[in-house]
Amino acid sequence: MPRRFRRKRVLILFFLFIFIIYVINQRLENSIDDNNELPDKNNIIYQRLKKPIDVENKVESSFFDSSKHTKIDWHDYNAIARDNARTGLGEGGTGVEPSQQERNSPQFQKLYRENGFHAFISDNISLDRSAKDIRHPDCKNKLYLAELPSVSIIIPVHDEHLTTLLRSVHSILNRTPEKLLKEILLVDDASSKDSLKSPLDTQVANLSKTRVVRLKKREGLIRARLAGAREAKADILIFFDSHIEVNINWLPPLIEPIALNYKTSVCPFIDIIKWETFAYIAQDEGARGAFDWGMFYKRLPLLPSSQGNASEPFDNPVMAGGLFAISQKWFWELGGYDEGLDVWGGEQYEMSFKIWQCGGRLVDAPCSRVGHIYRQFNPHGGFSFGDYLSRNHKRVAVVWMDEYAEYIYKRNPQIKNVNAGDVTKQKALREKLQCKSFKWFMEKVAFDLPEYYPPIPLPPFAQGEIRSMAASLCIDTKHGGEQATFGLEQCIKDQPDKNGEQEFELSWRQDIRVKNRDFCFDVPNREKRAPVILYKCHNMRGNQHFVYDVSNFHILHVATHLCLGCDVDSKMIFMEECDAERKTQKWKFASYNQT
Ligand code: UD2
Ligand code: MN
Repeated sequence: MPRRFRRKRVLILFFLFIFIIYVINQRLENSIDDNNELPDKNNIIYQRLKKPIDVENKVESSFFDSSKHTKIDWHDYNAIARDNARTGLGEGGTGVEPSQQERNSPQFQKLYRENGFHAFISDNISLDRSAKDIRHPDCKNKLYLAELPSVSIIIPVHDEHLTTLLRSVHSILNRTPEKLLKEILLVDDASSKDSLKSPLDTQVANLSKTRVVRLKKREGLIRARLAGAREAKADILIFFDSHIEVNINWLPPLIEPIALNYKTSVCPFIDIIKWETFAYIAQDEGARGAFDWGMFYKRLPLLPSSQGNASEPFDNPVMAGGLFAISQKWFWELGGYDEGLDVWGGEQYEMSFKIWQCGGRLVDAPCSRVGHIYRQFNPHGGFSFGDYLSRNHKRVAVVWMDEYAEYIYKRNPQIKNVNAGDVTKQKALREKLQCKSFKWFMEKVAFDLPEYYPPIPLPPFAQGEIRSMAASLCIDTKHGGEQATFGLEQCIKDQPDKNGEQEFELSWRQDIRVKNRDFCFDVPNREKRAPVILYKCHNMRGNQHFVYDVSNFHILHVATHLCLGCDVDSKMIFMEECDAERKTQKWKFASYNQT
């Protein structure tokens, strides 16, 4: 064969070889894409685990020094991987059910009495248990400023259970970027429990970055926090309770708004660590904080502007109190807390009102989540301080609430009569900072609060029995508990010796309440013939929102646009498509208010 041809053949073979390699490669890639077992291509976490943090972004604002506005992914993927590898009791925020034998043990019951939660369960769960990442999916892709200030975490402690306190500190140490955490200050408010006192000196004080500040006598959580703040060295103060667990990447979203504006104070979403089992669950999908005129902390639904922005901070009129971040500078400009507040309570209002009225802003950061054990009861006493709660509320009302204080006094004369002590210092501060009026706060910040919690209680729209117009039968909730379903019964009015529960109120809140019980009609889903159940009234309308359509005698569920219907034979009630012709959808209350 001539040389020329041989060279040509080699060349052809070579290109053929390249082509075959290309085809095989293509097929392999396609088969990877087709393989359902592999993580989704859009699964950012998976991609980032393979390819750690290289995502950088510039904020499109020339207002700030742009060098300071590089944003990065703050997730600690090593810590997440470590968490995911853990197995055992309570891991991943799962709950632990005590056995009957454990429940009956004297130790189990003693720990409950001392704490108001099942501390026995806490002792069986690792101090380093892994978190349950229940953040909105958008939070997993959020970037935050690369340069963030460091934080001092301040935790008041009075006779807390050791393992829950330790788990709070461990969770912080495990899930907080090392360079941002300056210190954890545990302020011991004169604890008397031996099971806590000596470990505080040894075990706790030896934890990294953790320091114990001792108070000589019981001061209450407010002055304890102040004592901690005076010791704190970082630019940002974070206040926590001593029975919390921080969740994944909790810190950057909590402090970025402060880095952008030192007068912004930020609360995390507070999740629930169930007192019975230590299961970690969400409280809800977020809400704004508020109060009623008896000075109880309440929540308002999110505003429509939050829809579609599930990972963005939103304005919050009132903080829950226990968990928030604020810059040192702003905290002290506001005079810290009022030192006259004793033991527990009221300080959440003082801090929220003054942040807003004196020119700051309070926001909730949905991507920052911290779990908290809500106790069943207050185990700390503090009774030697007298009626400290009324006194605290009076101080806040007198200093910050102007003419609106009258509503508080009307609702609770005890607050009116109590002696609040000297508030000259607080009033002088309000004067000096030229803080705005409470009217301004009510009109601009908590503008829809009176809609949910009117200063003067309003009468219900309708009340008494709810009688079907298709038969002489009435709705009867039969003293059922949470989640109970119910239906129709003979009306008590027609047969007075009959047992049952047939008195209701279509309240001004637009929910249907069982008279004298805090239970409401609730439509949990919109399936065909959706059931109506009893649920604790949440005052936020939503799935408890009903109106009465006078022209059709309909009881209309607002969120689903369904009407209350019934089946006379089976005596069942349910929600169904509204139909003005159908008699089984027509209802009458015993009486109506004309206003
Ligand atoms: C809520 C707040 C709490 C505080 C309180 C009103 C949340 C999650 N918790 O009640 O932080 O704002 O409302 O004041 O929002 N403590 C002391 N000395 C005392 C009493 C308590 O140091 O005399 C400590 C206690 O150990 C705990 C913290 O203060 O770490 C808060 O007390 P709590 O857990 O009993 O309050 P909580 O969650 O019912
Ligand atoms: Mn607490």
